[in-house]
Amino acid sequence: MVATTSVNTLYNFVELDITDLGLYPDGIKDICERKIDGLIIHNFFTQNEVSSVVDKLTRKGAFPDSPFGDILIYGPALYVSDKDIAQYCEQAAQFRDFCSKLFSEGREFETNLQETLKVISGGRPVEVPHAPNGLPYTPTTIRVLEEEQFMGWHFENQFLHCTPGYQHLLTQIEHEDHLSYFAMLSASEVGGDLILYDIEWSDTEWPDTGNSGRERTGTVGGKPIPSVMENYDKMYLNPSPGDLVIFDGARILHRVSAVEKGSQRRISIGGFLAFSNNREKLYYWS
Ligand SMILES: O=C(O)CCC(=O)C(=O)O
Ligand SMILES: [Fe+2]
Repeated sequence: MVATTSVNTLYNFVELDITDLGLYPDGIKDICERKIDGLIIHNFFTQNEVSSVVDKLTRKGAFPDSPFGDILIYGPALYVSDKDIAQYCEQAAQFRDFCSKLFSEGREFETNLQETLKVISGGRPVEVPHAPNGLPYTPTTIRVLEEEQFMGWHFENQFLHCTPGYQHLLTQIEHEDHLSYFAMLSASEVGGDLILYDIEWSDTEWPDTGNSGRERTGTVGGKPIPSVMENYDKMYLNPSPGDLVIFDGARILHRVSAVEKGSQRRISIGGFLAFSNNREKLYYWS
């Protein structure tokens, strides 16, 4: 029996069931070192667990004065935080409470994430970082895309290297690579694909490192990224509810395409992963 499948079109993703994850005890390191580009892990959550969460996410429309515009995001995101992350940490505490109620019917999100990551962390402890004030970062955020909504192009490295909220985290983690993770809670029938492009962070130029990550001022070969990106090869991923995807989002240009009109909304829960200094721990945050 073949336990895992290698999805090798543009990038090399390994697709497997959560029960086979033990085959990749160094999965995170393998992605950081480009042995593979990502993992698609089926049955991270069961269909029952996913449904009970989605049934509770009934809010329509973004929160008032949201930094994410019209997009409904639950939980604070470090990439839109100020350099002083005290407020981000307060919001993280509130979101943790919300999240534990949300997942109360099945396994708790953070526990499931930690246990899963422990299998592929090379034996390292898996933890959320703590701010200088001693408070924890948020483990994750929930992203809802209604019909015609999308997530614009980006590299996670934009946030690491070009936004003020990441300054403390930069002292805690290895800078070479950090990864994206997300679990699908609800998939749209048409659209809402994760699209990866054949453009890497090292191919791009970032003229200033203040807020240019958020403002997306990057160029490739001197040309603005959005003016040329559609000429490059692409790879489409459309994970199913319950899947966990981990990939090299820091180095690979990606976006999420618009949810087509008439399709159900796309809901994902996710964040980022990186080794601590000297690779002693694996950190997750959002
Ligand atoms: O689907 C999501 O929640 C986020 C996609 C993405 O940009 C990422 O995982 O880095
Ligand atoms: Fe991303």
